Amino acid sequence: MSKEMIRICDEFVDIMPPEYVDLVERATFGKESRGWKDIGVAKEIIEEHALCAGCPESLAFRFIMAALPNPEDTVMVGSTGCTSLVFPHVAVHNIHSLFGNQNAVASGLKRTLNLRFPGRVKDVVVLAGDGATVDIGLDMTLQSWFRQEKFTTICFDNELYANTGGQESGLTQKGFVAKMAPAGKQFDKVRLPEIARESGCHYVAMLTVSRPVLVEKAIRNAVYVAREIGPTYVQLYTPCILEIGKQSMEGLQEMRDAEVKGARFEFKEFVSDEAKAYLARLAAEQKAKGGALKTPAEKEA
Ligand SMILES: Cc1ncc(C[n+]2csc(CCOP(=O)(O)OP(=O)(O)O)c2C)c(N)n1
Ligand code: SF4
Ligand SMILES: [Mg+2]
Repeated sequence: MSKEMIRICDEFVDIMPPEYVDLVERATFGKESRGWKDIGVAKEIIEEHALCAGCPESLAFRFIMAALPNPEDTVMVGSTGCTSLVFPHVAVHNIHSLFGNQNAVASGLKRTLNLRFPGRVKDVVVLAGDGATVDIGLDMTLQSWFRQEKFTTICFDNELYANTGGQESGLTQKGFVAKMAPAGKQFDKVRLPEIARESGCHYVAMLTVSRPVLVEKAIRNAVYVAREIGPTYVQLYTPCILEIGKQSMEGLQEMRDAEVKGARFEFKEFVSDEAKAYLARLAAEQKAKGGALKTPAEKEA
């Protein structure tokens, strides 16, 4: 949605529903300074969702929506799973693809958008669960990286198939017993960030969604680098509180515990030389305009 498309004609302002007026007056689309701090006041960032109360996927969704640098010209590609429950509430163009096909659909979409809108920036962002990204869709995920398709892949890693009641995925941690995987995981969590890096991704980050500033920076970097350089990958730990038996308010602590030094979601970031040069150029341009654009690692330092 663009703010240019939702102007209210002066004669109708007093009879328009307050929600609509609010959307026009407070929407952050089109503003360069938009970010996670707008959550709670900006209408177009999701207001409601159909996930379990307190599900960290909902938090992740909000941060991503707030972080998109160009939401009015972004198309998101989703896949079946708990992740897909939020898309109906999102005011960004989105496509629901067959489970596992998301990176193939995004590849065609990105190429078509380039042909249809030459000279205009159109961002494509895949958002899918670990089952869709690493198990059933792994072929499509990897092939899109090998082909150097210019879009971002975001994986909501809750370490199992949540939407179908708790089956094991490649990202389940060793030894974990899920409701529908009673034998327990027999081998280690697949190291998808490392695979992404070795498969040609130019920006890779793995983190939890406990720190919005970090999530925002990782998503922005991933989208910017995908626009100009090549494929990017962000893996976010969004624990399924239902499956691990936590209360709705306990997801945040679960993420904090999982990101401490040496734990499996300790912050990781890889930036290729080309991407580093590009981000440095962007940061210099931003600085000249008055605002700094830093990589998450720089921001944390
Ligand atoms: C082609 C196809 N295969 C299998 C399914 C069944 N299915 C629906 S959701 C799901 C698991 C989703 O797991 P994940 O991608 O990790 O997302 P989560 O629900 O954990 O967020 C499966 C196997 C399906 N809908 N379509
Ligand atoms: S089942 Fe798990 S992942 Fe799905 S909405 Fe509920 S808490 Fe979130
Ligand atoms: Mg999952």
